[in-house]
Amino acid sequence: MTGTSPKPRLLALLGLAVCGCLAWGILSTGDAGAQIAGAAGKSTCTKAKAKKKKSKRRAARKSRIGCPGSGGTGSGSTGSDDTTTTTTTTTPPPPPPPPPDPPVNPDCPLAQPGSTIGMSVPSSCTVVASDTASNPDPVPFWGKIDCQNSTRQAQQTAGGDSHVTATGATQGNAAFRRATVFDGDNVWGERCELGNNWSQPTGATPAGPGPTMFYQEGQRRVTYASLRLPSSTPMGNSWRTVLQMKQMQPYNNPTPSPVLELQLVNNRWIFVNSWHSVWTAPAQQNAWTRFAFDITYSQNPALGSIKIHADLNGDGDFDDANEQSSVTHTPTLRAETATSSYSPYSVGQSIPDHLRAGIYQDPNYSCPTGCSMDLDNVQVVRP
Ligand SMILES: [Ca+2]
Ligand SMILES: [Ca+2]
Ligand SMILES: [Ca+2]
Repeated sequence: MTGTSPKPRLLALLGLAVCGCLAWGILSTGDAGAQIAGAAGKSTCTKAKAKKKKSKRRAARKSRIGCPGSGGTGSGSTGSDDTTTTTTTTTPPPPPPPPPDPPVNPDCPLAQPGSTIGMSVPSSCTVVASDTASNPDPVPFWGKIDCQNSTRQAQQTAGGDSHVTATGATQGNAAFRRATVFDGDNVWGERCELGNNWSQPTGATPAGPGPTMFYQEGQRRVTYASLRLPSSTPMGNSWRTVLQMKQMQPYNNPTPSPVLELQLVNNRWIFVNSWHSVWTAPAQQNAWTRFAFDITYSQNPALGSIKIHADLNGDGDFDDANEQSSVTHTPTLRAETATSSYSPYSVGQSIPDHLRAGIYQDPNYSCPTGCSMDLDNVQVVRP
């Protein structure tokens, strides 16, 4: 059932640090594009639509799916926004100033550069947001269901992840969320993801800012999340994106790749930064894997950093072989590249990332009865 693409793609993916262009062809995550559109006025929409068509052709050529991305993002994630955004005709007002970063508690380890974290963090750290799937409705936490229809995602009330939350407390429920795609689904690609990729109060439905806009310039955040590929879904060797921290629309930067994404390919987890693989580890099917993504968000590679923790053997710690990556210094936010009526950013300003998760994959995966990813126990922590 799986996908098509042959192994070479994975190899290329893994090696992609070597050649971005290679990665382009391979990782499909995304698409280029035009999301831009959404925001703007009518003429901009037209322009954006043209861009979308262009990017669709390009995508077809590469035999990936594309999400037209708005502005770029790759893995499409964004794409879905486009669908909603084109309905708007008003020009967005100047952006509100970003919310002030709350004062840092120096006792939280995250306040100290280079500090390490574990399966949970001390109470001196602050949990910004948490989703243990206790609410059947994902929208209050995630903001939007980017699936063919709302029934493609559902809360399951038994069989959820059993790891503790970021605070060390038990979740208090056995629920989790399942996101499913069927062949023929097209939400800017074969996608069912949770997350509202829109930062502005006008220009899209639902309005932004999406509640998962967690990541801004200069901030260190740890994102905990538990993921599972259910036994009903083939592992496969083509691209499949299961979580993203993606530059948030609207913006102009044309670089199509998602700045940060987690892929699940060929029995491997692969963390990918702008189509460059920064970490990989073996993945098990039908088992919950607990992740902690300890990331400093910055367009400046001297400040931006990525360290990944994964409880690969499910024993409740990040201390076993291959369960912690080294620290990679790299840009983890994109910078705006041009001004426009729809981008709230000035040239050079950092575009925030938003969290989204679910399943977004090569449509060549055969999923006549549905292919799914399970998601549970998500927390975002700050110092
Ligand atoms: Ca749960
Ligand atoms: Ca472990
Ligand atoms: Ca398919």
